[in-house]
Amino acid sequence: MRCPLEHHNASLAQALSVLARNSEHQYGITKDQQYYAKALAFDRAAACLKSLQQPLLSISQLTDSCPRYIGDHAIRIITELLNTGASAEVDAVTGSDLYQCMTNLTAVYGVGQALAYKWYSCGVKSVSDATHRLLRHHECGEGQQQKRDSELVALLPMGGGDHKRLQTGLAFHNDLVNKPVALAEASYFRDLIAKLLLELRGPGFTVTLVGGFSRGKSTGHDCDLLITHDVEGREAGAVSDLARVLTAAGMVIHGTFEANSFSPSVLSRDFRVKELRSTLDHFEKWLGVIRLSSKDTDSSTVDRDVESIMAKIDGNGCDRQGEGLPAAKRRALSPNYCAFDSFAEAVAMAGGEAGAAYASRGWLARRVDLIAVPRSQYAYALLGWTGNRLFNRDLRLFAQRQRRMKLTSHGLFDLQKEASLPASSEEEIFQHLGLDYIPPKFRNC
Ligand code: DGT
Ligand code: MG
Repeated sequence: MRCPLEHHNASLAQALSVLARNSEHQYGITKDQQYYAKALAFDRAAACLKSLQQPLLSISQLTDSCPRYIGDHAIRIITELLNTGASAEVDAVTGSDLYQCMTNLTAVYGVGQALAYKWYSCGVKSVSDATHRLLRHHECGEGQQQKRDSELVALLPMGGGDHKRLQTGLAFHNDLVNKPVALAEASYFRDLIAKLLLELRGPGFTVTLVGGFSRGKSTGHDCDLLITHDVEGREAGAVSDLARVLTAAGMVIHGTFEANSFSPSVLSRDFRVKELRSTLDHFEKWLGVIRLSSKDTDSSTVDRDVESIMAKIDGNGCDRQGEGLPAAKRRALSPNYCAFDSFAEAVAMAGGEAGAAYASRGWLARRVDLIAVPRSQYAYALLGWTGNRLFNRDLRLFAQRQRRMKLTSHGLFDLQKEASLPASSEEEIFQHLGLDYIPPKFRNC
């Protein structure tokens, strides 16, 4: 199925997406697998609509072109929309308090379905309401336990690290959700990272902008960068060094580092079906929120900006011999970092509860993902990180069910031949799967 970004059935697909997201919320709340399956079915039906080369006029156009993909429920909704121009079920969902709250709250970086529902159950109606309540809660202070009523305590997620991520997501919500990352900004950041790697570790690195931008989107919710090196193994440590350098340059608001957890069993028959559902992989990666200045959309300033970043590092004795950061510097800086101590400080940094006007602050908070990939796994990582999510899920299911192969962002394992199938390009992966190549611009399922 080829799904371009711009297609002929936007309003029908949007209606099905509403039902898919609603089922996803229900799955998050109840953990009932039937909602997971429903969400998938509505997303698949929406993808069929996106793949049509003309506007849908009758339901048979759809059932003829994608017979296996359209379920009865989706057919009922589409038929109603075609006949009357509206769907009572879709209207009821979009008008419901639960759907609106869950949609708004799960858009916050660091807030999952379970926490969003917990907040909703406590009467939290909006992101600004959550921010306000958390600020009040924090103002109570550690020593005034008795003042914390149970409702406010319930607002807090479990675990310390998640807590800082959530605080970042709430404090900088206006930047992260209402001001999408533009292609020019993402390209600037890619060039900055490429130049920093050259300075820190010498030549041989490739930095690729992946995710929605590589599928032709002009804006995105984040900037996803895959980093690899011509020599297998030389990519190791690149992401943690970059995180340290960005931190030393004062660009990081919050960042978490995940070490490489790849083992050969990932590329073997020994895998769980659960892994097929998950997009998680085992690469070294850094998930951060950085400040990007308003002028940082012009790649011609990258050389100068890298010089100024390196000057800050050089003050601490970086040798620039292609070895990355010197050991002393590496020890002094952590790739896990948070620029604020309290939620109130984070909100102040953002310019107040509503977030300062962009112009007066001069920078925006931006979500960035840096992923270090060994050259031998690069084609598979590129396929996985290009997405989109539904495309990945269906390609992996196709590999498993139709080809008896296990596809992940690390490789492809043929379960019958008991062998992994190396690939140096995405085209080769499609060949292994016996499929025609689908360019990224048609992976917007
Ligand atoms: P955006 O940023 O709103 O334009 O949307 P995307 O499509 O760039 O989505 P994003 O940034 O969440 O993720 C990029 C793609 O990478 C997405 O299709 C799924 C995949 N992906 C996301 N997180 C992970 C992960 O942890 N591991 C793997 N293998 N893939 C991931
Ligand atoms: Mg993205």
